[in-house]
Amino acid sequence: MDYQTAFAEYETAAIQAINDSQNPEAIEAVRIEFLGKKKGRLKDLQSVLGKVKPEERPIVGKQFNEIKNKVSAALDARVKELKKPQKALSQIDVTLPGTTVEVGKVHPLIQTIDEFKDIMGRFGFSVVDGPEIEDEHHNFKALNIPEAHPARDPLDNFYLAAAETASGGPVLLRSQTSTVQIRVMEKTKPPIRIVSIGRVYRPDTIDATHSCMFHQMEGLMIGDDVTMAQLKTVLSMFAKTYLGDDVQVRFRPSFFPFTEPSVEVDMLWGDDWLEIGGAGMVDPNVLRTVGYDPEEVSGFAFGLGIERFCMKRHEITDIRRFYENDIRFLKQF
Ligand code: FA5
Repeated sequence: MDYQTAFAEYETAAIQAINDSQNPEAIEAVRIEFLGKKKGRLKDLQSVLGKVKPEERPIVGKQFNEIKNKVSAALDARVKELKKPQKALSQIDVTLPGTTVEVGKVHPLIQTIDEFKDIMGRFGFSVVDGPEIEDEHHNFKALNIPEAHPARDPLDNFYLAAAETASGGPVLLRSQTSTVQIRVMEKTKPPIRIVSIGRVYRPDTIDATHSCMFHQMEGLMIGDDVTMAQLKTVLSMFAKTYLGDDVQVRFRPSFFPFTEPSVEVDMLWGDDWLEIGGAGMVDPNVLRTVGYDPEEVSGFAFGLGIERFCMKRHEITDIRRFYENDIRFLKQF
């Protein structure tokens, strides 16, 4: 047999025997057989080596060493592997009942938010985000709420006592998502069609339909010739898409400093109307503040309460249920 065939046969047989060994005794037997110094397969190989021509010896000797090292490394690795504690299949009682795995659910408010984004996306509105911690400029001034306006009253807002903006003004938790209208208009040229969804904070007295933290969806559409009729169409279509064709929505004249004219949007709930949002045509003062020309562009904006829509869809009668983390309640959606 030539030395190359002998080397190959040795290597194949050794690796096979190493992989087949299932316990320390077996692997020790393999070590003696393939790497033993006194007798065994390594010795046989050495005798093959003795028969090669003297000029070939350095190359063949190198190959011999490489194969020996390779087999030795594979053997060491297998010894290590066999030492690892292994749980035998027989130790697992397959007749025991399995552990019940409870699959979590997406919170109903998050489900609502996802659906709102989806519906408004189909209407051509893209989604933007804005900060929950705001400065006075975005929460009030740019929304046409001057310094002496009662909406700025510390008792009506959550100011962060120790924090200030870089320019020194106070910082507060935003009281409405309308702040994002300003942030978007400051950075973007018309046309604009966006919605922004997030948390807002007000020290309102908590009851079945009010919380001090809740979610709003702000909408803003700015263009050459945006009308109040379009605003009413978008809001009616939105309410019908989310709540079904039989939902009854009404628009009631109202006042917001940042829209003119302004409306409040209600939906029929039982025998009563429940307010679901505020809306209107963006006030020319607001357009000017962000650098737009009110003679050239117009727009509408709206802010809807997410919780109240979700309550209507699922007939939830108390807003507080959303925040209690009662798994029995949350599991139902
Ligand atoms: C506003 O917040 C205006 N920013 C809406 C707006 C946007 C007007 C753009 C014009 C243009 P309002 O305070 O009415 O409006 O709140 C809007 C909606 O948020 C309400 O209709 C209601 O659905 C919800 N909401 C208000 N206060 C609470 C509260 N304490 N708990 C739960 N939901 C509330």
